[in-house]
Amino acid sequence: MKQLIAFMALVLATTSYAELNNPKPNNVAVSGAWARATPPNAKAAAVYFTLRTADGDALVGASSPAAERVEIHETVMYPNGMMEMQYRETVELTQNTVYQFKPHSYHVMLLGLYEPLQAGYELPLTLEFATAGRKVVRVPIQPLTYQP
Ligand SMILES: [Cu+2]
Repeated sequence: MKQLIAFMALVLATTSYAELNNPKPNNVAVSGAWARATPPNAKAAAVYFTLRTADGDALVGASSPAAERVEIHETVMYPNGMMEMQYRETVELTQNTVYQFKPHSYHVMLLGLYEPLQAGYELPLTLEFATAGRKVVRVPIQPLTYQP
């Protein structure tokens, strides 16, 4: 038992030494990305995903070769039931909090689509974070009728 405790202490000491000298890169996890297929001639599409960071960060931008421009949006519902998409320059991500970008909420908007999004294909999306930098995500395109 004494040996085990000594070993554990050594492991803990080694870990903290390693962390001090080589800080962990800010770990942004992007999961569950998806977009809905678009009808022909559609010029815009929304992309959804889940974000989580261990140390806190901020989503500050996005881009994709599939569209002229990509913006961060939040859909806001007014008391009269009207919904509006609003541009957001940045989304702050608090540590260890799950952020779901989903319909009627935060999303990333592709504007000026070069081609309609076709179900069964994937779309490359680059998300840019204040600390973690750029992260490329493969976004599966779901059928037009898909509900998450
Ligand atoms: Cu939007």
